[in-house]
Formats: sequence, structure tokens, C-alpha cells
Amino acid sequence: MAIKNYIGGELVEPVSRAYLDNVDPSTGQVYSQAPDSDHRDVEHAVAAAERAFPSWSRTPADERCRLMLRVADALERDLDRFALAECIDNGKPLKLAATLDIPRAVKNLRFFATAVTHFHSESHVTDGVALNYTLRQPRGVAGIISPWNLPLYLFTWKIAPALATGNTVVAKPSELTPMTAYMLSELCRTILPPGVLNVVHGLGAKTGAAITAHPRVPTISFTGGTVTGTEVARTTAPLFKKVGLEMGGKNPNVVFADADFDAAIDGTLRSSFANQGQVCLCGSRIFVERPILDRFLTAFVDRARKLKVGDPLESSTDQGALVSRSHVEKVGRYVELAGQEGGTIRCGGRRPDAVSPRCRDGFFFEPTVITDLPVDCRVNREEIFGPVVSVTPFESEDQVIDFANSTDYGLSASVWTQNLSRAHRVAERIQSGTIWINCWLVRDLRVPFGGMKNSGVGREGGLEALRFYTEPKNVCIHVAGS
Ligand code: TXE
Repeated sequence: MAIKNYIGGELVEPVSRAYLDNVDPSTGQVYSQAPDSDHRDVEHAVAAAERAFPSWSRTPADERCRLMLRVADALERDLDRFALAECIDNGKPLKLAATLDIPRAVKNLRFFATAVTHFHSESHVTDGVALNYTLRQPRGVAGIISPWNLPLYLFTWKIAPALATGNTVVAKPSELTPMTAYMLSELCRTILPPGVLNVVHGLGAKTGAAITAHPRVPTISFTGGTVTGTEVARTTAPLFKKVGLEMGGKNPNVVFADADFDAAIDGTLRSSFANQGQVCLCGSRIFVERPILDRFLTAFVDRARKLKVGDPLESSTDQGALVSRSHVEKVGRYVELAGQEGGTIRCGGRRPDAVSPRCRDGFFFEPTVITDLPVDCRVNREEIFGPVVSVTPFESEDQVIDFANSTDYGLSASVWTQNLSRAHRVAERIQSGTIWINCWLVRDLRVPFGGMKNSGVGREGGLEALRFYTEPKNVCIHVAGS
């Protein structure tokens, strides 16, 4: 089956007629093809988006909202089909795609479709002289580049605010997980005006780079690895684009001795291994206050061992496949490195022998817990992005804050304590864009979302996203005779 680009309202082949193999990570087999697009396809998509912009940007917000809600409804009606496709394309458990990825994609569309109907701007009265008001106008063609870990979830998280605010879009999903963006473009074809949303599939360095370098795409929103983000920043800076970068994380999970023990174990387990550890918000560095270290480790390792690595299609599966052969190999290399850096593997650390006959050649890796690693070793500083976590004891609040802040990343953190004052103190001092107290991945779409340090530039979510995709323009009216 061949995926197509979606340009100017049509599903089209790439100009080159060249395709990339698309692999099912749970079997390791090629199961479809995606366009290997180049700058010519991007040029067509930008031209289509430019043609659609004057009309879409002048379409009343109510009408844009209505059309986007229709897309959301169509996606919701098709939830099972999309969840199955996401499971096959990414390797994640079907039940996760059906309860998290696709419902959240629906919610993203609804949230931003309606948010724009409540969006308002500021006015400033200059005493006795003038009245200023701010117009927030769409910026034109938005270039959107999304990753493979939460494919449709992050794709819609970006296209929804861009479209709702009246921009037109040229989007490139990850070449590793193109399927659900393609299926969404099939739905949009019957609902959105041609050229409003364009989806161009292909490799990052070719298709993605053609979007970021395009002189008539003034806005770029990217989620992916920090190395790629550096490249996007380098390309876009001299072109003076407005850029949002959401990149990697190496997030701390801080467990104080006074925490609700069972809640901390449950939450930490989920934040360690959800989506096979392939969430930028996963808490891969677990710091446990010394008095409860042994109890915590025993319970945590026991629970990690019980997670069932299995066929993503099976409802009993907790852990599916990682996204690609090269990624599972990278995760394996980090576990080897942990051994060289003095770590002790408490569980996992390898690819399981036989998940099932169907999944014999899939990219599976066992949930892995490592102890005895120095806080500043590479395994504790670099993003592994797989089911691998380290557990390190700490002695005091000051010490764990130093540990938490000891990487170049600053995306999120979880703190487990029943002492409210301590929770506030620690939250204030950890350098991360999001701090969860006694929870993980509780997401309210209105809150600012993004990272500090090498985890990101700018914020998404709620008003932040609506502002990102619009240009504030101040109008100053002289008040005569006052
Ligand atoms: O992501 P890439 P990769 C991290 C994680 C992972 C690492 C690499 O550590 O192991 O990044 O993953 C497009 N110009 N995260 O290589 O390459 C690419 O096609 C423009 C964290 O898969 O960053 C894809 O659509 N675009 C993360 C998107 O960028 C380019 C999620 C992300 O791919 C490009 C994923 C270029 N030069 C990986 N090169 C998170 N924070 O959620 C690539 N792309």
C-alpha cells in the first residue's frame, strides 16, 4: 500500500515517484511505502498553502472552528481504525493508541478549534492621547515537523492551533510513522478547503530541511531530537523565522521518603516505561531518598519485571516494540555503556528471546532498571528514549536539586512528597518547563508546555500556541481633542 502526499486538496504521488519503505516495528517487516519527497514537492505544497491563505485567514473563526470540529468528529468515528494503524506503524500497544494517542488527537483538534473562538487581544489606553489595540493576525504558511513517538498526537497538537488561528500549513510527519497523518489527510480532503492543510512525507534531511529553509514559510514548529533541533535553529536563524522547538528530555523523578509509597511506585513505573520509554516527558533518572531506597528498589524492580513485553496487538501487552531497528540498537548500546560506567543491571538489559512467532523479528527491549551509576555519567546525562532508567539514592533536598539540574536538558520533572512546602521549594528550584507533584503526564491543554535549556525554545499549549501562530500588530488611534 502506498501512502500519498496531500497537496492542494489532492492525494498525489511525489514528483520523483520514489518511495521509502515503511516498517512494522513489531514484525520488522516492510508493510507499506511512503513518498520520498524532495524540494519540488515542498515547493508545490507551499504554493498551494499560499493560494489558500487569503481566503482561510479571512474565514471567520466560527467557521474555521466548525470545519475543524468536523475533522475531529470524523477522526473520533474512525478511532478504532486509526488506533490500529498507529499501533502497526509505531509498535506501541494497541490499547495505548486507542486510549491515549487517538483520543488526544481528537481532543487537540477540538481544543484549538474552540479556543480560537475565545481568543481575544489587548487594548491599552494612553491617558488623554490615544487608544492602542493589538491585532493578532495569522502569519502565513506554517511549516510543521513532527516526530515518531506519538505520531498523530503530536501532529495534531501542532497543526490544530496553526489552522485555528488562520494560518495554512505544510506539515511533515516522521518518515518512521507516516500512516496516521496520511489517513487524517484523507479525512480532511472532504472537509477542509484545498491547500489549507498540506502533508508532505519524506526524510528529515531532505523534505524537512526543504520546509525549514523555504523562504516563504515564516513560521516553523518542530518536535524531535535536540541534535535535529540545532540544525533547524541553524537553518532558520538567518531567515528570521519564528521558531518553536520542543526537543529532548532527561527528566528527574524525585521520590522523598515521606511520599505516598504506592502512588510513587505506580507513577514512577508509568513515567519510566509508558510507550516503551519513548516519550520526551518520561522520567528516566529516578532519585530516591536514602531511607526508602531498598524498599523502593525491591518494589520497583519487581513491578518492572512483571510488565509484559508482547505483541502490540494483544490486550495483555504492556510493552510493545521500539520504533526501529536502529533505535533498539541504540538503546542496547546505552545499556552496554552503563556496564562500562559502573552500573548494575537490576532487571532487563536485553532484547527478549521470543515475544511471539509473529513478532520474532520485532524491535523489542525489556524494561531495564540500572543502579550504581555516577550522577554525571553519560547514561545519566544523555537521552536514551527507551525503556531504560537509572535509580540513584540522595541524602538531602539540596543534593537532589543539584542532581536533578545536572543535565543539559530541562523539560519536565516529577516530585513525590506529602510535604507541601517542600513540594513548592523543590518545584521552584528544578530547572524544567513542567513540574508534576505526586503525578505524571497529567496534561491540561491550556497550560504552557515546553522546555528550558537544551529541551526547547518557546512554549506550546493554550494561549501560548495561539500567540505563537499569530503576529501581534499594535494599532494606535489618536484621540483628538482630549
Ligand atoms: O528524531 P528526529 P529521530 C529524540 C530521541 C531520539 C532522537 C532521534 O532521543 O532517539 O531524538 O530521533 C525531522 N530538518 N526524540 O532521529 O530526527 C524528522 O524527519 C528538518 C525526542 O527520529 O529529531 C522527523 O519528522 N527536519 C522527541 C522530525 O524531524 C528534520 C521525539 C524528528 O526527527 C531534519 C523524537 C532536518 N535536518 C525523537 N532531520 C521528543 N522530544 O518528543 C530530521 N527531521
